[in-house]
Amino acid sequence: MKEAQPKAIFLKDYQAPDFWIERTDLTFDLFEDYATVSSVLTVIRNQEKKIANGNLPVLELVGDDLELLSVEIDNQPWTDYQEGSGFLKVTAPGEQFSLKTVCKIKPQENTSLEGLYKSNGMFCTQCEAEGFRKITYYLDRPDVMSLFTTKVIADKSAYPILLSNGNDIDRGELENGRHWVRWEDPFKKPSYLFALVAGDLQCVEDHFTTMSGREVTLRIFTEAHNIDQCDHAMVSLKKSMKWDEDVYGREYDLDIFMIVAVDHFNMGAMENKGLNIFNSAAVLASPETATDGRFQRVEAIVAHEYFHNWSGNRVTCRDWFQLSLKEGFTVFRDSEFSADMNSRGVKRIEDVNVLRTAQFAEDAGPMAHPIRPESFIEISNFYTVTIYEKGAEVVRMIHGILGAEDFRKGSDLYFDRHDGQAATCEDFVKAMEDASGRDLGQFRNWYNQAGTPVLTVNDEYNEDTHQYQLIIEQSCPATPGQDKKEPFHIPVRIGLLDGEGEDLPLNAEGDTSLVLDVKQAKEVFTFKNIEERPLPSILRGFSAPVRVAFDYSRDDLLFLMENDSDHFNRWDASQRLATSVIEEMVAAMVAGNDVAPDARLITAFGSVIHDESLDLAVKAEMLVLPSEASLAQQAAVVYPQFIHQARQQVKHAIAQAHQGELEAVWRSLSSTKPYRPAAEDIAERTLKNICLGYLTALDEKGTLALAEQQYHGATNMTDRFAALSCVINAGHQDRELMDEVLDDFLKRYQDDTNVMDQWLSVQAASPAMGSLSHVLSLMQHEVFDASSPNKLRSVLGGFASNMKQFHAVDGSGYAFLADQLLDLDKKNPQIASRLLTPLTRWRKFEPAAQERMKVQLERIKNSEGLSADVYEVVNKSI
Ligand code: B3K
Ligand code: ZN
Repeated sequence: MKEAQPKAIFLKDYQAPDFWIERTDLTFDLFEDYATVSSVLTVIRNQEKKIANGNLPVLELVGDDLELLSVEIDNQPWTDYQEGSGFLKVTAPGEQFSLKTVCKIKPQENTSLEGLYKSNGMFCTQCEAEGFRKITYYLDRPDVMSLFTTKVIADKSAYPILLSNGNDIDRGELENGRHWVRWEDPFKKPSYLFALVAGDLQCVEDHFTTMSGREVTLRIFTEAHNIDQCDHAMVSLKKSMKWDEDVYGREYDLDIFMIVAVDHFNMGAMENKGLNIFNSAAVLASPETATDGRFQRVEAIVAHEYFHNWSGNRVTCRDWFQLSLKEGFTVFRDSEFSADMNSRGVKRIEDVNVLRTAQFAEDAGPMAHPIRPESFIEISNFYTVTIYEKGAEVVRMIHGILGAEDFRKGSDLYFDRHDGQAATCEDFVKAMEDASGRDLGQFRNWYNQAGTPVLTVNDEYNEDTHQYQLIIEQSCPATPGQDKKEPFHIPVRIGLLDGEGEDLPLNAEGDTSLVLDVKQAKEVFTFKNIEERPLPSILRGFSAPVRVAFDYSRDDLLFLMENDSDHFNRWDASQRLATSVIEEMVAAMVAGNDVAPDARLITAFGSVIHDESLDLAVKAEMLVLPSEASLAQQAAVVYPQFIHQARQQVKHAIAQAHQGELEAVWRSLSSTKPYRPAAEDIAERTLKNICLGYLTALDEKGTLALAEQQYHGATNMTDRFAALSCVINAGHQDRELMDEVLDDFLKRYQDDTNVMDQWLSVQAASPAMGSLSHVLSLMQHEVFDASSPNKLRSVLGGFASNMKQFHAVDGSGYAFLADQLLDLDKKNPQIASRLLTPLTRWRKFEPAAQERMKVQLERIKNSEGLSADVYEVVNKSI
């Protein structure tokens, strides 16, 4: 018999639970081949729910893969229960009682990395969203908030460190070399915030004095060999704590804050109360082992998880449909933090790049969903760029509409009103409205409707009346289950440039940049006393997550690139120009022709290199061509091979035209000064390495020598890895040199698993090297570990991003990915489901590629025993 198909659950069906759990007292006895979990729950009926016919409801707990050893109620053995697949139904003896269950679990065999599992010999947990049910029977839902105590018992020599949430209140020794520690968390929390760690770990310790003068102990735990890579995370943590006090008035609430680094982890990190667990790649960093990108990622993720202490933990989510309540808000918070700590301009560009590349693609694909979804089959599939990044953009728009001061009043009200509660997105918007007096009625459509709105903008200038009009029409493409959309409230920041490139005053007050509140399907905005026909700069700072269609000529874009006072739009003009040139070349290739890149683009990039007035960080961003993924996202039909080819040609043409200047900049920025992850230094390294990227795109042996020189002379990982990557991706393929630097890199860093991830991914993603056979050999390499999500992401994710090799015309790349997924789905469904994403985008591709992708999707869909994760994605995709 076929197993029952996974079912969708709906937001509209939400009901409060029949019971609350006031206290949760847990005891973990950890052994090498199993663990027992004893759970004592103080259960009380939810008095707000009426009892039908005078019968008490049955207490229905959920559990996964548990072996139930015993059940007691009020300290007496209890037999009036029913255990079934995924549930334990207990007949309640009264309005309030204590329920004790003892379960046996096998953390050593848990490959899903959800619940309690082992990573490099240590025990650790991941409970969000529904992992706690793999630990014990429970009301595993975020609106059930409980006070937890946790006693952890284990062998003392193998697991000297025993951690859980809150404060360590008691400890002791047992016979047989075992020991125990009891932890108590004074704050109520849902089960998804529970955490436990047991291992042989070392820690670095520091302190933070909060705004009210309380001393908090900060500890970061890792395996001994990584202990010297924790300083940056510690500095980032202290900065985050201070920033949250300064900007949001939020103070940390426990006496201790701990971070533990683990190698096997499904995502970046987890905000468990007082005991954050991190993917080691998101916490460890030293100049020798981490690139600038990793330094910044560590800072951002440490901040993100710390900020969750308020936006997520003190105020949590009522149900998982509200996920963006904590994630969107917290991403907005960490993004502003990073902007304050580093270059605000660059941070905005990076965020928008992610949004436009990954989120717009999701919004245009089969898994499109609003930031508050209406239904899901498997919640793990909804930790998406839509919930996180678009969710953050929605909060950013509220911030823009209210202004910083009222937004702060709104967040204060939200935290005060809902402290200790499980809240909804509606509660958040309401607090913002109540505190500011602004009406966010229509704005709520951002929470209900999926899809990326398109603003089609036309303009008219009347030379007689000196009036200029912007005619803005909004529309939003249909998305699954939502054919028709109501108009959004879209804040559109604009400016108007005169013929000299100066901003024109837009109103009587003389403002040169204004936000237009676009609310209807079509609106006309009129500007008076405009002496000449201006050029509009639309959606400055990317004031809303929308696409703008305005008929800019290439000369208009060149003008904006040089003159726009809004640096974001200046960058955006460079990207639009490059995209339009590459698209033109791809179209020619499709028609069987060849076309050289528009010379204006090549000249414009040259001007950027020369422009002394540009901030180095912005200059670097402007010199980066749109990524292949972003070009694919914007293309009406994706021709992967041509996109790759056309982009390479443009890169080559820029390098050829400006070789001398590029080399001069590279030389002027090459330095051996001590590494600092500071914004100015990062900008210098980024620009230098972009120049090296251009130079090595030339099909000349000569420029490779520069990369080789930088590789060997590098004093930090940023420069060394950039040089390695240039050698691998160079226009002149020098196999010998490639092997030599790859071997050297392997020898230097083989003991650092996170560096090895980069070694793997640079090869898998390389058009020259990442052939299927090479990818298969990487998976046989001793540094590869099939149970590590980081390794799988590096190799399979790297390969799937490889336009040339993954999309090989014989379909072998697609078949390989499908094979890997089907195998992985039995072990780690979350990662399998994630890796499926590239195939779900099949509708965007040229017809022959579509067919080849579809064959593999059908094969996956028809496979027996799919996880709910993969089942949902594959069935929605085809
Ligand atoms: N809240 C966690 C994500 C959990 C994902 C579970 N599948 C990390 C974060 O967003 O901070
Ligand atoms: Zn988060």
